[in-house]
This record gives sequence, structure tokens and C-alpha cells, in this order.
Amino acid sequence: MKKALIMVDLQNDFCRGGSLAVPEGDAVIAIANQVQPYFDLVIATKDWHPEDHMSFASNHPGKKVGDVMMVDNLSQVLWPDHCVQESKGSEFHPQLDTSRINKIIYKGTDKKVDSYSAFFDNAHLLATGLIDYLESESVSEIYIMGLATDYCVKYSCLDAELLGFNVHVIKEGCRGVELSPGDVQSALREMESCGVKMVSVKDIK
Ligand code: VGL
Ligand code: ZN
Repeated sequence: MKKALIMVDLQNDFCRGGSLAVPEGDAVIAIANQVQPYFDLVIATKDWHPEDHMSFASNHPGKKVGDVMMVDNLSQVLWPDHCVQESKGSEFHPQLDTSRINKIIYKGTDKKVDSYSAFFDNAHLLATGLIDYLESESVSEIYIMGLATDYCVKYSCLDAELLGFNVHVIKEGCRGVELSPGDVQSALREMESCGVKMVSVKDIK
């Protein structure tokens, strides 16, 4: 049974100078490069939105970034435009070693629904293809790191647990948006209470 690393959204827009920059987001790139050699498979996700995506405040007249609204019975945080397909902001951080990536998973591609998890959209209706890939490669253990702790990392971990994988989070390899102070801490607690194991880089080597 194989061990896979899932690097979540290590894209320019979530790093310094990006439109949805996560505090210290760049700090996780070196960690990603350091741990990749210890895994059988390396998977990277990309947040990959069309310009008219529903998560962008700019697509809702009268709303602003940070507002929360109901869309199709789901609560949606409104973000700055970010990770628009084919844009500079959607590219991997220039320092990320992409030579070991076996598979890229695109998410948030449907303008009508957001997708924080690497497995499903937020309505849990459509799968991204990650489950099929992990099953076809006989992966049982997954290690998740990336951006952002309180959104895509958290929802990816929770789905992975529900799906029955043995799930680990590489703590130093994650940074959060922290819209409200404490969001990162509570995301980590929620993951742990669902069975996700917290590990550090030294546990991997
Ligand atoms: C993310 C907010 C919006 C993430 C993606 O990668 O955590 N956060 N889109
Ligand atoms: Zn997004």
C-alpha cells in the first residue's frame, strides 16, 4: 500500500503578492520540496476558477470581499478574484519543485459551486477525480500540507477521513487565511477530533 503526499494549492495567488495571500504562505514551499522525496506519489491540487466564479465578490453586485452569503443553500465566503484559470496567479509558486508531481487535481472549475476539498465540491455532488486516482494507485496513507489550513487543507482532510484513508497533516507545511483570529487553531482541532493525525517534517524523514 502506497503513501501519497497531497500538496494543496501552492499557487501564486495564495503567496506573497497574490490576490488572496495567506500570511507566511511562501514558507511552506521549501517544506514541500523537502518532503516530496519521502513519498511514493506526489499529488498537487490547483484552485482553478473561471472568471465568473461564484466565490468572487466581484461577481455579486453590492457585495464585498469577506461578506458571507447563501448560494444554493450553502454558506459562501466571498473572496477576491483568485486562481483564475491560466492566469499568473493560478500557477504554482516559482520555487516549488514540480518535477516529482505525479498528478495535478483541479478544483473549483464549475462557476456555480466552490470546492475547498481536493475530493468533492462544497455541495458534495461532484468528485474531482482524486478518489479514483488514489484507488487506482492503491494509496492507503495520505499526508496533506499546503494552503490554506482553515479552508482547503481542512476540508480535504475531513473528506479523506470520511473516505477511510489514514490521514496525516504536516503541521509546519500549512498556513491559514485566519479571517477571524483563532480559525487556524480551531481548524486543527476539528481535524484532530475527526481522527486526522498531526505530524511534523522530522516524523517523515
Ligand atoms: C482557498 C479560499 C478560496 C484555499 C481556495 O485554497 O484554501 N481558500 N479558495
Ligand atoms: Zn478558490
